Amino acid sequence: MTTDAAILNALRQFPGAGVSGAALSAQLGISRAAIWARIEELRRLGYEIDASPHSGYRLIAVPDALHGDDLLTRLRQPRVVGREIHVFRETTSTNDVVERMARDGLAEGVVVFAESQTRGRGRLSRRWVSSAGKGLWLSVLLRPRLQPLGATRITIAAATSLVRAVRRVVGLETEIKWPNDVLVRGRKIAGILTELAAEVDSIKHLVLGMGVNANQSASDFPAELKGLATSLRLEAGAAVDRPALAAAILEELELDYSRICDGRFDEVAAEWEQGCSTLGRPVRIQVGDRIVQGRAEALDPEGALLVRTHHGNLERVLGGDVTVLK
Ligand code: BT5
Repeated sequence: MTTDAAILNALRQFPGAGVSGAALSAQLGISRAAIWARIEELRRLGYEIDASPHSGYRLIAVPDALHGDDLLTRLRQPRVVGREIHVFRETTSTNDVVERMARDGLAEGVVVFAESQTRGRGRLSRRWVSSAGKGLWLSVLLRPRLQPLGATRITIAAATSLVRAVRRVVGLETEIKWPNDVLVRGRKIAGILTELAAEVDSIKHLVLGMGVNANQSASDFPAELKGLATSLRLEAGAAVDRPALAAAILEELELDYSRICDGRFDEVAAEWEQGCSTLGRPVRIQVGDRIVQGRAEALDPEGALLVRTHHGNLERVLGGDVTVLK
């Protein structure tokens, strides 16, 4: 843990009472002057920290900005997801950054956020609109021991994690649209992009990208997304605490990833089926050049969607663009 993270951690533990400079100095093993210098730096980053001779340092408010150390202190002992967190002001795509880290041999669990992406992307190189400072644009490096086809399980886990995190922090119920969208009242608030490098029979590494619209107002979305996209702020009617939501997403993902690694994907799938608005509905799915049409029945153990076609056959679909038919 860095010094800044340790200071924020200590201040969070005593929100009302405050922590004296002497106590911080003893706890962290650095001088009171060094503590003071770090407090000044945190203030420069937008943290409102009160200092008084009586009560010591008190954390009054945190900025609406992502800060790696701050996020680290909010996580309860991450085993994998969020062991290391980087925040960039701007990047092309967080998936690109994590892909490079993966090739450099970094351990799984590293997370990269960017306040803005110049080339955020969705599936099939579609554009992902990533307004600066308004959303959560992040990617996680994972090295699951799965066959390449099992990567869909990770997308499924990301969706259930997002649903729980949004419920916990924002208090909103969301619906999952197979395979990679999270919606509120039929409009998209989050998308998931799972990219992988694999051998024939095993995944080498996987980059899990998630984009969550948090604090956009209607005018922040370009015309082509009107009616299709929405933000948590627009739906909840209040600004979203992005750092709190970011930490919750990582915690929930840690839970679902460990369920997958422990052979308990069925638990994730059961939860997903509950939250999914695609199941039980007539659907048309574009899979490359092919169209599969029928009723979405269930997930299979790999995370693929089972569709009952009009001929009565059960088709197994691993990915594609779903339109739910009326
Ligand atoms: C997705 O693709 O939904 C996956 C989006 C993943 C974005 C994250 S952000 C962090 C990481 N780094 C990246 O570069 N990407 C990931 P897809 O299902 O193909 O949907 C793309 C479509 O969603 C676009 O064609 C638009 O119609 C729509 N769209 C674009 N930006 C949006 C936004 N901000 N909110 C809602 N919909 C959007």
